[in-house]
Amino acid sequence: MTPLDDPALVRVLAADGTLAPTPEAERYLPLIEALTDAELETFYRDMVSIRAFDVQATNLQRQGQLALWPPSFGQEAAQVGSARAARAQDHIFPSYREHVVTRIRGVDPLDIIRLMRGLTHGGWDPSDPKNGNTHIYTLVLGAQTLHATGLGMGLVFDGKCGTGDPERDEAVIVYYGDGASSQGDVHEAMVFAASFQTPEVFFLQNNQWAISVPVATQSRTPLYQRAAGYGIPSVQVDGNDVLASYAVSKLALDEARAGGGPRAIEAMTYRRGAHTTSDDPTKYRTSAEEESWAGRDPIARMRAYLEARGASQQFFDDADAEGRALADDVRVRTNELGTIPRVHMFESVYSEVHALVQEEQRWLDDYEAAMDGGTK
Ligand SMILES: Cc1ncc(C[n+]2csc(CCOP(=O)(O)OP(=O)(O)O)c2C)c(N)n1
Ligand SMILES: [Mg+2]
Repeated sequence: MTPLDDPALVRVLAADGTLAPTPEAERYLPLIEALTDAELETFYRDMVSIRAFDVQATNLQRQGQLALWPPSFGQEAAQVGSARAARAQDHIFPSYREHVVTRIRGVDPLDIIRLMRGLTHGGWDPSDPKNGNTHIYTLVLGAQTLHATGLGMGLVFDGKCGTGDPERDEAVIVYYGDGASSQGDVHEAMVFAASFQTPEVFFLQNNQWAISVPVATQSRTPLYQRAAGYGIPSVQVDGNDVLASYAVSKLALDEARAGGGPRAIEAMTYRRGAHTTSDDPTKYRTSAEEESWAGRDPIARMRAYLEARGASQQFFDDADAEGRALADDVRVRTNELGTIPRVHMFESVYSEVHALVQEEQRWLDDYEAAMDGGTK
């Protein structure tokens, strides 16, 4: 079975952008029909802008401006659909490539850049209202699922969900990957979420790879089916279909917020870029596979759908210009960032003097002295 032929899959738009709901998608159609033209266009603009940003950030890493970049190329629909389904009062726990999720919530993309440049350990302050309850990136695989369940338990204890007031009830959405799904943390988080009936959506982006390990190695069953073992209702969605991703996330979040307990979503997508800029995917996957997923690109799909609905060329040109403006702004501001005061690199690691940290500091001293004496 290929990843996209599970009969349970929810898909609304076929790869060519035509409206072709799968049987499992029927129940979600009212949610999609309720979307306005402006909302549909926003989904598209979100995806185009973040792709331009993502390409820019990848280039900045290649130019030596960033230590590392984890591209979101190809996963835009899963991320935009789910993020646009959340309400302002909801809490967001990203992994490390949910760039558009954080942007939709109000986080300045430059905060991600600062993180990947090594200027900050966290990136942004989740308690600052402008960041839309968005918690920081977590590179320790799966750890954020425990954080999300903990916050969800707090919402239950504080009576902040299931009161029947959708304007005030709160929910949590946590993002993780197919590789992270093998971590014990995720399973513990699901056990506690089910036990305490947290208002929580587990959003798994199955991008088919955990660095060089294919998803087939992670699980003998489709990943969404695991949730049943914990008593968590789950659904599998075509993650390259922004409408389907939006609809399943909206229903799951609404049900969780209203007191229905946790929900799990497996969004089938594809990491079209490298795992990070430190990775070379040509070493472990075929170009035929990459090409087959290029044919299911989320932006091309939504563009074809909007074109068929009559969106103008001007709209698409404006969306592209908006993406270019974001990328330009990020490039300019990145080039102005400068470097971190050295003291932060070593003094915030342990509360007490640590031999290894001292050794690393001496190494850097020697390196910089050599640079001064050599190239400068
Ligand atoms: C606990 C832990 N183990 C190992 C790693 C190293 N590591 C970083 S990303 C990654 C693969 C993650 O794959 P997946 O969860 O599918 O997410 P994706 O990168 O595909 O978005 C691994 C093994 C880590 N960061 N944390
Ligand atoms: Mg993965």
